[in-house]
Amino acid sequence: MKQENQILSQEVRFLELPTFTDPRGNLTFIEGEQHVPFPIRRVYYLYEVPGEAKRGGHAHRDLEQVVFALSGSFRMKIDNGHSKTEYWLNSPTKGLYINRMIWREMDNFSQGAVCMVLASQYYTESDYFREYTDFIDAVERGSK
Ligand code: T46
Repeated sequence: MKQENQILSQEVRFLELPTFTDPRGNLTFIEGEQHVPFPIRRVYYLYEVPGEAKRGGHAHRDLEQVVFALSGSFRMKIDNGHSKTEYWLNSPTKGLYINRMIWREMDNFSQGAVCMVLASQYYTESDYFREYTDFIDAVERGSK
């Protein structure tokens, strides 16, 4: 289990962004390939998410992403097919990097939460595993 957790921490980890704070407030910035480990091809955001909603529930064959709570908070449940963990996102300066072949589920969105995602690829439905059993089969075969 310890070894699995070490592998998972390579696949999913928090990235801290540079932030300038002065009496006018805070400024945080992100540069592709500098502060996130890929060129940014796509940005999308989730907002007005009902508190009882569950999002995600899939894995990606090739996509890498960094997920931020720009406002409010939510929970990200992570599963690499061998072990599971969870993270709370609640800071606009700390993004959760999620590598390819990681099952993710999001819930417990606070009122007014805004989730912004930086993605390494354009949207492609064929990149998704939407069935957990297909994901587990691929992990066990070492394929994607
Ligand atoms: C992820 C979590 C954090 C598009 O047309 N373009 C896009 O860039 C995206 C992200 C989605 N869509 C369409 C596909 C679906 O018909 O928007 C609809 C809702 O997408 P989905 O059900 O996949 O949304 P979430 O919130 O469950 O998952 C999304 C991302 O898809 C996923 O990559 O990791 O946010």
